[in-house]
Amino acid sequence: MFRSPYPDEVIPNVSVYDFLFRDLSADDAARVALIDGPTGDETSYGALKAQIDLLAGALAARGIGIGDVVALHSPNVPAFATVFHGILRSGATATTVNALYTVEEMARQLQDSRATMLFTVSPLITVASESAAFAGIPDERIIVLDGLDGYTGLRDLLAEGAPAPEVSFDPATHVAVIPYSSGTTGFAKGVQLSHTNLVANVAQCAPVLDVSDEDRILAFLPFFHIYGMTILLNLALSRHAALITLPRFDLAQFLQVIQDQKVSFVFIAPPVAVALAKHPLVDQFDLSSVRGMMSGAAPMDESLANAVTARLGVHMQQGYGMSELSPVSHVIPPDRDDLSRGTIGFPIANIECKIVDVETGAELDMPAEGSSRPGELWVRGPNVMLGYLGQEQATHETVDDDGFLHTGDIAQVNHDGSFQIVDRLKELIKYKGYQVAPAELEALLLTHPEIADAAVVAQPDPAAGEIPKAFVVRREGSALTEGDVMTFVAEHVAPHKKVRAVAFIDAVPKSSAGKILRKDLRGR
Ligand code: AYL
Repeated sequence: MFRSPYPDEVIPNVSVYDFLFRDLSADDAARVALIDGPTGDETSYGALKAQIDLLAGALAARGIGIGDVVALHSPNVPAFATVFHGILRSGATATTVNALYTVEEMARQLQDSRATMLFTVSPLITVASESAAFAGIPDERIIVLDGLDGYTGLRDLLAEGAPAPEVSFDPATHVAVIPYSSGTTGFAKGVQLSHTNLVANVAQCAPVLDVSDEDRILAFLPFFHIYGMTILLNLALSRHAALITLPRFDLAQFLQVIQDQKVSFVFIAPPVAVALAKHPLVDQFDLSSVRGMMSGAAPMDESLANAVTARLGVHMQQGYGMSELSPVSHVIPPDRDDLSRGTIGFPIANIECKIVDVETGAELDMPAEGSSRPGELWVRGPNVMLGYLGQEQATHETVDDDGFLHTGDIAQVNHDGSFQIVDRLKELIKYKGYQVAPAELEALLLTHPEIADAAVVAQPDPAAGEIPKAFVVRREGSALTEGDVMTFVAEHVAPHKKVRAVAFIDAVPKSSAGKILRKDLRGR
């Protein structure tokens, strides 16, 4: 077993709201918490806290609190922070929905999470209201953040002036959020994270993420995904930094905002590093305010990280984790410029982990030199999820009786104690850091009348990391083309899940138990 090289951090036994906002000093209340990137509008910490209290009051006045699930469906705008923390403050549970989801995808999440209220933005109202109808959420329970005729706006709720409720729950067992992840197999499942899980992961990062109230942090990674949720909405706010929100990634705007807002810290996923290393636009902006960068959510190529560092003069930290870990478990510390950027650094505070030989089940040790053999990475700590919502079997297959979460990632440990992800055991595909669950695309493909069988695997891609590739068995007599298959999938899923390569085969290779032999297909 490997332990974190850092001393244990004390994990406060409090709610997310109490951790972040309860004891806000007058000085901190005056600081800027959020800046709307496109307009420059600012919200102070004091104003944010007041809005969170008012929103919790308005929810309580509608009978929403402990036991209720509220969906939040919005790109990154400052009001996201108000609504996210307002839901948690009321005692309710937030489920965050990808802003690019189709009606089918969103309705599935609303139904599975049993959401009874929904916050959205006016440009997304069509998808939101159709999904809500499927899930039985009435129009009065749809709140539009920026306001829209016929709907209650966020401003209307805050204007009610309702006092924040007194709620009491056990932070260790009360579910704060339910983001969705497919984990090691199957469809997306609700990942139940407690208040303590979220508080812990912020506290655990203390020794390795050097973010302070002086920092100005670009927040374009979506808050609805666990990376943006924990690192931006929780960690950056806990340090009283300023978050500059951008609703989508556009390279020119991204660079312009870094220059204009004197951004000091940028959290990215690997595809953004590709642009930063190679795109000619980068030279046209003054990025000298940037002193820190972190990449996570998908493998970072060492030479790519080095190219970004050479161009911008800033070292890149790499973080590793998964939604089920709230999400961070390993990080390259800021003061270890000697470590290869191809590693994920060390286990963060309060983390124990193992590397387990997939064939024999034996635990692998740290070698005297070089790297260990590869094995599955298992992780234990206060950030391990409570379990999947309504999925006891999947929970037991993922978190063992000793509390270790089996990540489905293949790792090695190096002689200096750093870790490296070298492969993936699980079927998950990562397109630009976003999850694509092969099982979901396979089920969709099988609904096509001309498709007899299908399997989806990852194909390496220089820009996206991986793209979903479909191997399709056509029904006899079918003249289905590659384009037909791609168009069919694109009509039903969010853009990151689109099938971007197709091959027709005679039969999907399967084991005697009927499991798709993805490894056989990956090489083709
Ligand atoms: P999910 N290197 C290789 N693979 C990675 C890495 C990495 N640095 N980070 C995540 N993955 C893969 O739930 C891995 O397969 O969370 C893992 O099981 O969307 C899966 O992505 C989890 O996908 C940070 C910032 C962690 C972000 C995150 C993880 C958020 C992604 C630490 O500092």
